[in-house]
Amino acid sequence: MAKRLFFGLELPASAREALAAADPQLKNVRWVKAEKLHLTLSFPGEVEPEQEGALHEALAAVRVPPFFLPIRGVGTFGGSKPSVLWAGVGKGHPHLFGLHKHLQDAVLRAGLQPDLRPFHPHVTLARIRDVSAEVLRPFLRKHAETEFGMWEVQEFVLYSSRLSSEGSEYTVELRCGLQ
Ligand code: 2AM
Repeated sequence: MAKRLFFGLELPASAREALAAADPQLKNVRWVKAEKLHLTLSFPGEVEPEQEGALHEALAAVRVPPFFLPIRGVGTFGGSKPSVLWAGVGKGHPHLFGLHKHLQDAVLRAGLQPDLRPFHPHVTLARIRDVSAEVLRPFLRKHAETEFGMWEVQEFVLYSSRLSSEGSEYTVELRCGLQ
């Protein structure tokens, strides 16, 4: 059976707790549960079992050394009609962009189609519906420079995502150490 796959970084518990605690508890701002917070690196999407094997093999060529990454600042996607509230990674470490590129290449080598939109590294904090940018402004100001955590990224994770009545459920399929 096909799986919905994506590559991501698992955040350290301390950063997840800090991000969960920042919830301003605004109406129609649905905060992501602490255990589900992650940073998506590449999204191949629906993958058949035989392609999943090819994807695992293609990962052998992913060579990026460990690097330190902050979780810092917040922002929104969606302009005047925000749909997603996110935490950023400061300027973003060059190795983070390197890892994204290596994973996109691995997805292509496995014969799959990666999401080709520009990479805006972020941790989705909340999904938003019918909330004006103005209502979010105090939160955005308060946390413009907040550092929620800093850690050494030593691995990336292949997750599968399954929709359930509780929303998306993520399962770790594979952990790959950086080298
Ligand atoms: P998001 O955090 O910005 O919502 C699992 O669904 C992860 O894959 C989520 O982190 C989500 O990003 C990302 N994702 C879902 N659909 C996607 C798509 N079509 N292209 C790229 N990333 C996607």
